[in-house]
Amino acid sequence: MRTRPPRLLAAALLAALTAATFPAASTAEAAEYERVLNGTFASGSADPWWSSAGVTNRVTGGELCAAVTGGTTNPWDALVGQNGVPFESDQSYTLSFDAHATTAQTVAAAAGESVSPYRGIARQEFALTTAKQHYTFTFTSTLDFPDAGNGQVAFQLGGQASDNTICVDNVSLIGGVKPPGGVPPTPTKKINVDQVGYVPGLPKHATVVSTATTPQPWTLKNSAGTTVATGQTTPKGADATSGDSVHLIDFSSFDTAGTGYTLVVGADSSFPFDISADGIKRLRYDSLAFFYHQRSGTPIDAQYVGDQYARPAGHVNVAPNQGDNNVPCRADLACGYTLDVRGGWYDAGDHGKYVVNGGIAAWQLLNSYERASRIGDASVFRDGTLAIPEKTNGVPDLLDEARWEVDFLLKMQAPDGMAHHKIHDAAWTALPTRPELDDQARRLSATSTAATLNLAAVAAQASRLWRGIDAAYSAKLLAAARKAYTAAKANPAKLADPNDNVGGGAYDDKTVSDEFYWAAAELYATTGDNAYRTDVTASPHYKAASLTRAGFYWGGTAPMGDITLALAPNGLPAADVTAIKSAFATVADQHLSAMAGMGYATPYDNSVDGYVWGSNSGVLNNAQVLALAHDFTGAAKYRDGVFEALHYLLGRNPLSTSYVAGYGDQAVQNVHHRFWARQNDPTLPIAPPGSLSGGPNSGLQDPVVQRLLPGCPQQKCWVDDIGAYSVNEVAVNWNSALAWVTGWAAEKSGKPPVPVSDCEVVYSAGKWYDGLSAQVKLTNTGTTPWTAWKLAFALPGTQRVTSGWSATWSQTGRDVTATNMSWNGQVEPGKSVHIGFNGSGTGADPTAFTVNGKSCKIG
Ligand code: 9MR
Ligand code: 9MR
Repeated sequence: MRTRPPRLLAAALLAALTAATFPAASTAEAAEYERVLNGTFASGSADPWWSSAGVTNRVTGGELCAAVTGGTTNPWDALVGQNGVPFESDQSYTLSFDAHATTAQTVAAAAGESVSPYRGIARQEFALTTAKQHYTFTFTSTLDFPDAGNGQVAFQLGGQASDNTICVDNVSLIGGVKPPGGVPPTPTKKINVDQVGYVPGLPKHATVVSTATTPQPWTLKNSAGTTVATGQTTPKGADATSGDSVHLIDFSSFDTAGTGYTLVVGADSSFPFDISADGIKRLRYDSLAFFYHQRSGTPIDAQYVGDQYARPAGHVNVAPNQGDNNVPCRADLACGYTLDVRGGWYDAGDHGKYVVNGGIAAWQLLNSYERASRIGDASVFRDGTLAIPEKTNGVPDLLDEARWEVDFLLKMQAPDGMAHHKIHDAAWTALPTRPELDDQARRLSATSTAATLNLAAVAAQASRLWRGIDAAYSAKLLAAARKAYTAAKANPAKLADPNDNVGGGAYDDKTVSDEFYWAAAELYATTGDNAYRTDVTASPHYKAASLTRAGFYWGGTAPMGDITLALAPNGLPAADVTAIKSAFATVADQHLSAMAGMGYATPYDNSVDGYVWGSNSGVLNNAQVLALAHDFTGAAKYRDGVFEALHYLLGRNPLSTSYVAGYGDQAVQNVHHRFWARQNDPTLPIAPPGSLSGGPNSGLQDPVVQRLLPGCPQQKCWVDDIGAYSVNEVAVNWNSALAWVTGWAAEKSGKPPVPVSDCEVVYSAGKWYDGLSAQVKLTNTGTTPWTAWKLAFALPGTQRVTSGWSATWSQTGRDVTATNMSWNGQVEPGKSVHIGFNGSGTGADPTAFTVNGKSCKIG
């Protein structure tokens, strides 16, 4: 924390004295630090004012009116208060407010401690009348809670026989000398780097905080402290988004792999970092592990996550849980049925499950798989790649994890085909609350058009991917998708209630034409039906018309339809598909040119709304746009833009912070989560490695950041505090973006060193709707002849070998072997054999081959 300048101390003491003598003139010299939040109730919300049992807070006519139930004994038996109010010992404070009561009553205003032993600072009684009056009360603090800690102000409204209503407004507490926030409490470095690593062969940039106007010398040191490279910074000047004056370092030309490098400028050095692809390759899987942790309705088993993250199943009707086996609709809906909505992922730090957000998260994981299987390498997601219970079921683990959510989405479909918008607690629970200890009633909100189209889109996409894996499931998904789409067309404007935000988030969305486009695109890509094609091509969103630097998110889904139409083969005119692909390059170019002007380059457009809630997911979704631009064009600049985005998230930012838990020397820990809540309970864990914090939010939408960070530069509006839910929550749709981008980046980070191999395989298959004919060329690339050989590989889909030639073929499950015939067992170095087979079924080509137990290069 910054130490207080002496001049301010003098001014504050003077102000305290003046306040005592001439109350009306006290405003002239004092540092007028307002210590309560939302004292005017201007937004219509009472937050963060709370009330005790028997008191109901309501904001009406711009004031807070508390309906107090009579029959209490003591004044403090009925309370309205605010916590986290900073008090400094020996400092003067003036509490003032307007108040009136339906029936005249004496109430008290009190300052003190919000937790045991509940020490008091000051208390004063006021006789309220039916007429609004202004009251003030000045006191000196005897306690010290300099930051948003355990200080509290409360109105004591009890001790009355009868019910009464007491209204307050313009509540203000002025005092103290310590500036509220101003300097973010996150310790920062002058030299900001990706604390995880820079991939060999790719550009390497860092940012230096400096007001110098001339280039400064930098050195790169290895882990032994030896200088391995030197250069000059490029001055860039003031950067408004970060509030820093910056220089840039480009050390791309140094490319020796290693760990523990640091950059040094003058007396300052960076956090250590690697030149290596290992970090990004681990993060590809840790970002996916997040989803198993978030599973509802199943025990989280120590054998997959370790002891500290293991927990019993949440929300399976084991007391004190009340759900989710038979969840009714909210009382005001009277839907007349209950649903079994066990399973799915918890959305975030809360225990809600929301179709629109769970849907886009599942879609993004599935899209990562679909993209890899068409233009990348889907074998990295094969069975056994994740630590999950399904890791030996023969199905790629990424699909297993996504299915946990897709199955839940199907359960949210009402009998009429519409999908319920969400299911969550009737009231917000405290932090921490372990999932299995949540005692709130669970309720279904109304069905909505947005949720229904989300279900249609994801179920159609999933149907396509499971076609060769589980045909019955694929058919069930497609039926649900068609039914949902039909229901949405019959109810095209059933919007979610924006005020339905008690116990769960609203996730309301006023525009659903984008969801219509996305759902039609998925259904068309899966079925080829003309009716869906017509809806796609007639949509105002067609051909990436809505793809901009704003990207996509849970409320803006049209670009997800574009991505599918660009990736999955379909019957649209080739020119239209080309137009979609080039829109990705156009928007990617806009990102790159904006990034060239930034101190901390990141694909994020803050020109309209600043940095918003979940900004880190915006960075990543835009990185996905850059990645696809690279896929569609091959241009290296787009790939480099993706890595720049990752560098920003992993520490090259003005808070010198890695927003991914477990990655980097200064990484987020205290995310807003009801189980990963060590900040509130030392027996609970911190966020597991690979969890992404929401990131800077210049809207400052929670009390912790409102107190700590007023006036923050946009990229610094963040703090690693469990209470700061508008900047530091985790969420499934944010981690799905991290998984997509790190999966892509890992793929672009070079192959792992190829084990010594003396074989190369070229596999090519002609396919038709239910069969294939495959040619395989085996080459001895070693230096010694083969006298016998056995080729082994796995067929990913439903393919079965029906007959083969030039080898003895056999198949067990997906595993196929081909053994030499007597006449072709001898293969000299540099020579090849040609073999092949005919088969039934469908699926992707095999991606890994061994000969005589050694893996082969793929030719
Ligand atoms: O914990 C809640 C978090 O998951 C939500 O994202 C956030 C906004 O909807 O709300 C949090 O809950 C807070 C509520 O909004 C206001 N009262 C305090 C709650 C817990 O911090
Ligand atoms: O991600 C959501 C963000 O776009 C909204 O601005 C914010 C407030 O409505 O809500 C976010 O979603 C939260 C949801 O409402 C409740 N679960 C936690 C989500 C992440 O904070």
